Amino acid sequence: MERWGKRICCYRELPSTNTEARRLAEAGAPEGTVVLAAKQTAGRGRRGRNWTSGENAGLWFSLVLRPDIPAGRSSALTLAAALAVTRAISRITGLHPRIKWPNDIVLGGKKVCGILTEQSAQANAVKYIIAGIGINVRSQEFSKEFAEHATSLAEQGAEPFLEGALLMAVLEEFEDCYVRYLKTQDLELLLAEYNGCLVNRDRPVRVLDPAGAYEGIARGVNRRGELLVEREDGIVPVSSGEVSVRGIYGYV
Ligand code: BT5
Repeated sequence: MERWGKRICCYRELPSTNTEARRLAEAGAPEGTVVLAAKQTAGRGRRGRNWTSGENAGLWFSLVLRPDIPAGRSSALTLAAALAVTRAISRITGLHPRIKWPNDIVLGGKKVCGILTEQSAQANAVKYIIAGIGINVRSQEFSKEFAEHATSLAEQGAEPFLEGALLMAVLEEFEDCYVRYLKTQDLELLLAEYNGCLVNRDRPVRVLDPAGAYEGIARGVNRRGELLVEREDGIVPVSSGEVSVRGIYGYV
């Protein structure tokens, strides 16, 4: 690995590895810096949601990225990260996770990993991106609202593995996905593989758009990472910043 794993900052406890990685990035930490915590006291999901991150219950870590790309190109990077985690989990545990667009990794129809990418941009160019990854390794107490949608690798019958090996596998796979992403600054070289892992593909979905919810059939993503939803009036590209997508018959 050229970029990742040279500098891994490990903490027993942090409010959020994304927040710490951001602080380090602001202070000039180079691309490839990894921030890992055994426990997060204020783990974050997207749009202010919480991420439950109990002590040693999972891998909670963030990567500092400094891609030379325009700010508008970064959202597909979350999808590249999801693909890297999916590959790493199957390589190390023998399980076969799928991706719920854009950034959830699911096993047995439940969420086993979430990804939060946050960017800092200046004059429309990316200064740095923090890619935060949370993988549930063991069971932990989840709050009632999402307990039925959450799972862990152990609960899904993963073969015994070293957590360090899973972390290194994610970093290796991410290196590969990141290099491919940078070549075209989009998902072109990862598209077929991503769509092959997409659990929503050809399923009915409800798009929770702030301008009004609608339903359609998810047909896969395009190279910008938008979900293509087929409606009666045609195919709509849905971008992940604005909306959530739910299965009509349950979480996926
Ligand atoms: C995510 O948000 O899925 C992004 C989660 C990113 C977590 C990592 S851990 C390392 C780094 N540091 C951080 O502070 N964050 C990142 P979203 O799609 O908004 O999903 C959040 C929702 O998932 C919550 O509202 C709950 O319903 C559910 N949830 C919370 N904790 C969970 C868990 N451990 N496993 C499965 N689902 C969970």
